[in-house]
Amino acid sequence: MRLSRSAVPRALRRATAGVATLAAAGLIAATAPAALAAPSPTLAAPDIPLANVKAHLSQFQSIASANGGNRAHGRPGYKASIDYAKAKLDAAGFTTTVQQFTSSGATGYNLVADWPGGDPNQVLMAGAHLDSVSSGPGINDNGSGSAGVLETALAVSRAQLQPEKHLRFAWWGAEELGLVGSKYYVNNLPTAERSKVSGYLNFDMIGSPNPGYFVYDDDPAIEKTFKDFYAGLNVPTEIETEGDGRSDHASFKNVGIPVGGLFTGASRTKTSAQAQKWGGTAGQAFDRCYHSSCDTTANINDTALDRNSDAIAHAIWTLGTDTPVPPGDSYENTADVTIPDNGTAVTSTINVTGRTGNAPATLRADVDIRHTWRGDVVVDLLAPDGTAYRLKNSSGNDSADNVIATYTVNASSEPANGAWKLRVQDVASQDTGYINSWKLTF
Ligand code: DTR
Ligand code: CA
Ligand code: ZN
Ligand code: ZN
Repeated sequence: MRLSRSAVPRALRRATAGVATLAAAGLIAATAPAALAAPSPTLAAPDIPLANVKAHLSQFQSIASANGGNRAHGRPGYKASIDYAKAKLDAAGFTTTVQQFTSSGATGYNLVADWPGGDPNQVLMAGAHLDSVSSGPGINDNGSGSAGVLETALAVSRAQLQPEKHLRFAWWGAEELGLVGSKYYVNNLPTAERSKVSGYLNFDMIGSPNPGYFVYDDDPAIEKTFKDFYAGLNVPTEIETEGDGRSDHASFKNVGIPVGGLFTGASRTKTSAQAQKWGGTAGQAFDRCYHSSCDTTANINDTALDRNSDAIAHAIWTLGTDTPVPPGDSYENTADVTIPDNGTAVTSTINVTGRTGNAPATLRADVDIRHTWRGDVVVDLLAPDGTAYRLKNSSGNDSADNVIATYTVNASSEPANGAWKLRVQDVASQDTGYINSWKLTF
């Protein structure tokens, strides 16, 4: 039985924390039905070549330069941007549609590209607005998101990916006039079609020159997908708060579709704490050229653009191909185990029984450790024979909270059955935490 944290006085919890190994109570071990086929492992996303993404930005820049300096709704530079992206997608085997609408007396265009195949009743969407403001070429806002989504779509084609879900990519018009294109799309999507959209991922400004790494927190599963990606890079993220509702994901969220996305910041100023963890310049806007004529190809941080483009691909490959793990293959322990501050390691145990053979090469460990400075925390997976697999090293300056991440371990040399342990140690003073839960999936 799991005691709620409030039911056990902190002093008592701390008293038990002194024991070198706390074999946690509250064990929940599912017996694995032998008949279940092992789930197909999630395919790893390819690296998205930064050079390819920047080549799209150069094209958008050239288009703006040849058309009055912008790619705004109703201007020739916008339609030229649509034509550029459409040509790339048609050549890559996508089924493309250009949806027209009228706004402020001018014709607007949405570009929608469907990747053939996948379950038509489970549609995963990713999108970005392609229009700029009239005062400039809009390379970060939002050539960056448009190029990242475009290159990810082209990577799907290069890989000839055949995901469980049907993939749909979109580039919206007239976002700068008030999410006009995405609202038009959603409003004209029949209710039955809307209900098939399992999620919409939005990318608006993902290469800001003084970048932050912000993750939308609208849907927990989508948020976790992006946070796991960045945890794998050891890059701390923050929840996106500058824009709630200020980009195209709002059009989808407003009709109940799960949404998520990434953002590197606009006119808000980077704090010193943010500069400490992300680099860049404190006291300066994330994008000093937001909505300005200087939002050119020089207004991009390559590292941010690269990481976020890779994150888009990670999300598409993960959410598009993720096979929900049959319950029989998961084993979980949800008992809290206090981690002594700068002290001895503690463990939480999962006893696996009823399986045959060895563990897989892609043994998945989902870890949920609550801590006020995750850089203090070292995490290992211990196989039944005591072999240690390092999941996470300490990283002093990583001041973000919590270690909520998914790790994949090649445990193919380990017999599946036995007592698997999660070993956690806090190796620096101050800041405390506890193991909240962890799960093994075979
Ligand atoms: N609305 C976007 C810029 C923007 C401002 N805050 C956020 C938050 C999340 C995404 C985008 C934005 C624009 O000007 O196009
Ligand atoms: Ca990359
Ligand atoms: Zn804008
Ligand atoms: Zn934008």
